[in-house]
Amino acid sequence: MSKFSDIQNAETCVRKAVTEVTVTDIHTHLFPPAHGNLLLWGINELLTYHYLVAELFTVAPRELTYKAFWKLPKQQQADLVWQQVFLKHGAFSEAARGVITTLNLLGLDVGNRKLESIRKWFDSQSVDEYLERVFDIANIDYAVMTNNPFVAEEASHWLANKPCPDCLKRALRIDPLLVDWPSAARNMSEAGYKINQTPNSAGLAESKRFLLDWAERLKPVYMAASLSNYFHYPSDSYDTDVLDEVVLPAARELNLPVALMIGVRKQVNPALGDGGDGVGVADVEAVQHLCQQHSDVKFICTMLSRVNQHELCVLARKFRNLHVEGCWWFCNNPSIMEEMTRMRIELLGTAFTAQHSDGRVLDQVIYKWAHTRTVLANVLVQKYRDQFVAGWRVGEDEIRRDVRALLGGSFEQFCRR
Ligand code: HDL
Ligand code: ZN
Repeated sequence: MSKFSDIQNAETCVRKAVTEVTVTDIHTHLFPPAHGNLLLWGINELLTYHYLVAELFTVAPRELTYKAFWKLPKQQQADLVWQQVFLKHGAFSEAARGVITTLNLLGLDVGNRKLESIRKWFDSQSVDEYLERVFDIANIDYAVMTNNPFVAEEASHWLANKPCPDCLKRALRIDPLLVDWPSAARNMSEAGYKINQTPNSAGLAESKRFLLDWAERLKPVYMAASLSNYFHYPSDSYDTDVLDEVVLPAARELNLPVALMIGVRKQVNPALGDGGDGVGVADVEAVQHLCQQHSDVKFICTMLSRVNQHELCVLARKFRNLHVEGCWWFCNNPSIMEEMTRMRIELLGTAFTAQHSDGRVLDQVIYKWAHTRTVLANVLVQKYRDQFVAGWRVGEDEIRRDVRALLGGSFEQFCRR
């Protein structure tokens, strides 16, 4: 295929490619529609996203207590967020702007600021068709969910063999095993596995059986855990035993990557619920040790603190069993995403995944990807310009190859390796 000899044409092609290339969303909190209320969608869920609930309390009058807020029906919680955050203060934050982008791309009129008509529109949607529509607008081929078999309600849907559309793939979420053994043990015991309150060797073997059984049931793309900023490996804590005896052997046996999301400072303000977690600088050496000591296991990693990004990126250059992905949660803001993506391209080329949506509410994937595509296009235009100045000429096929690599292609290649 021919190469662009004119940088302007190359840039137009880059912007078009970033807009058009299909995305694979490798980390979300979506569920199959058949799993009922677990799949969140619609205007009330959008407005009560935990990012926005946290923002509400940065501006709400003192009289609004956390307790009073949580007692309200969801629609009234949503009304409060709309009034206090959007109408009184504007849609500046990434989460607030995201609601506006989403509604706009769905073709709704946000200009008149009337929630009632927006609510009416959502009430007339049927979830299966709406899921297809959202994936169409966001241009996603499939999204990877977060499937936690330690949560009884989630497990019951899989045990009942409810249908799951092809556009939703599974990730086997295993946090309780690593961060809360007593609750994991309770869950596994209730499911008929012989587990003790302390992770002894029989219990570890039995919990590996639990994982293998769930992997068989879910056919996951990877196993995953979110870990605090205090996570170390190896360490004297039981999580090292669980990794060594359960998770890593299972990953080896199943040839499944282990995805680690590291750096949450858990429940800094529990009154905020899911919005109460903070961020802490984590120990990147823990990931280094995992990659060094288990070169036959593939690790996918994202870190929450901006401070950790450079060190993690350098580490990914050293280990072919490490894949860096996404600008997670507090890093999913245009300014931070731009600097992270720029740095990652400079250190890793396209051998990483630029973003995941982390969508908790179905509709959110629309804005998460629209905003990501804008940032990515700006970064890539600059990077192709730099290559052009250096004397390298690219063609449309190469540009599309690179964009796809950053939006899911590299991830799939890493999983296949
Ligand atoms: O653990 C995770 O997967 C996180 O993404 C949390 O669910 C968090 O609450 C979140 O939604 N962040 O975006
Ligand atoms: Zn998440």
